[in-house]
Amino acid sequence: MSQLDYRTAGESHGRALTILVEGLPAGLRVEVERINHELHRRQGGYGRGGRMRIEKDAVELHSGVRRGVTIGSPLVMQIANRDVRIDDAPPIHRPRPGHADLAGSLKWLATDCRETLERASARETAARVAAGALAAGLLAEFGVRCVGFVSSIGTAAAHVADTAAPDELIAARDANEVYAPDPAAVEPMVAAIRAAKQSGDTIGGIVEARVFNAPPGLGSCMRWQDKLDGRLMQAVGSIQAIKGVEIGLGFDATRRPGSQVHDAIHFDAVQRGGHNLGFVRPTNRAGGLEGGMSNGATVVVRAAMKPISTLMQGMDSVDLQTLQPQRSDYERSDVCAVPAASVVLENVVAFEIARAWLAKFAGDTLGEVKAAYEHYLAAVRGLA
Ligand code: EPS
Repeated sequence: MSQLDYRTAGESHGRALTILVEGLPAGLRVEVERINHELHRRQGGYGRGGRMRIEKDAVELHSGVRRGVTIGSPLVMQIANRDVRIDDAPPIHRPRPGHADLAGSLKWLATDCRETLERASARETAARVAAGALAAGLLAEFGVRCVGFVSSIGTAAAHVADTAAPDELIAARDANEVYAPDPAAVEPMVAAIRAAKQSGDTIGGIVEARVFNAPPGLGSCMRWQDKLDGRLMQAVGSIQAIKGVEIGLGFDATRRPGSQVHDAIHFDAVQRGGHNLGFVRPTNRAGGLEGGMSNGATVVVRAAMKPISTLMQGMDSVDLQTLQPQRSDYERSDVCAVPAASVVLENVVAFEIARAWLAKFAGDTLGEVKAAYEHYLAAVRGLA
C-alpha cells in the first residue's frame, strides 16, 4: 500500500494537465462535480486575464475508479487545455523579473524563456486544485472541511472572526468576486485591483485556509519529514508566486511574550465525544499545530502572494540573444490572481491533511480507514 501522494505534468499551452494520485483507499466515491466546482472557482475572481475566458477547466477520469468509486489503483485525471499552441507560441527573449524566465533559461541553457515558462506557469495550479479537491472528498467522509479565502489584497484587508463557522465563511466568501468573507472589504479590494490595472501594474495579497474538525495527532514530531506544519509549508510555499507562509500567529508571535502566544489547555467533558476529545483551547494562536502535530483546534495557514510578474508596463530586463537592455516581455496576463490563489491554497492544504490522515489512519479500504479513526478516538477517550 503506497502513501498518499500526487504528481502533476503538463505545460501551460500543451495538450493537457495530468494528475497522478496514488495511495487513496478503495471505496471512496469520486465526486467529479466537487473537483470541477473548485476548478471553476480557481478560474474566477476579479483581476483575471484573457486566458480564463478561453479555458473551461474540468477533469476527465482516466483510471483508478470503477463505477465512480476508487479501487485502490493509481488514479489519473486530466484537464484538457483549449489554448494549445506550445509548438507555435512565439519565443520570449526578454525575461520578466520575478518569473522563472531568467533562472530557468540559464539553468536549461536556452535563450527562449518559453522553454521554462510553459511549465513554471501558474496554470499548473489547476492540477493541484484537482488533486486537493479529490482529497477533500476523503476528508468530507470524516466531517473535516477546509475553507480558503482572501484575507487581503494590497493594503485592503478583510476582517474575519476567528470563530467563524465553515458555512458562514463559505457563504460570505462566495458572495463576491474577490473571495473575501467580509462585505466591507470587497469594494476596497476591487478598487486596488482596478488601480493596478490602470497603471499597467499587478497586485498581490494574503490568502488563508482553515481546516475544521481535524482530530489531534495528525503529523508527527518523531521525524522532521512527518511534521505537519513543515509539510504544509512546503506544499503551500511551492504554489506559484507565494513568498511567505504562516501558521497561526506566524511572525506576529515574535512580537508578544509567551503568555500571549500559547493557548491554555482546558478540558470540557461535554465535548469529549467530539473530534477534539474534550481538550479545548480558549485561543488558537498556534493555528491548530503544536510539535508538528494537529492539536484538535482549527488548522490555520496563511500565504503571502506577490504581485504577478508579467507587467503590462514591463520592467528593465536584458535581451538574452543580444545581451542589450530591453523592457521585459508582455503577453496577456492577470492583474491579480489572489482570489484564485485562495482556491489553490484551500485544496493544497486539504491534500496535505489527507496525506497525514492516511498516514495515521492507514487502510486499503475506506471502511478500514474509518475503523482506524474510530479506534483511535475510543483509545484516547479510554486514557483517563
Ligand atoms: C494561468 C494561465 C496563464 C496565465 C497565468 C495563470 O495563461 P497564459 O499564460 O496563457 O495567459 O493566465 O499564469 C501566470 C500568472 C504566470 O505567471 O504564468 C492559470 O491557468 O491560472
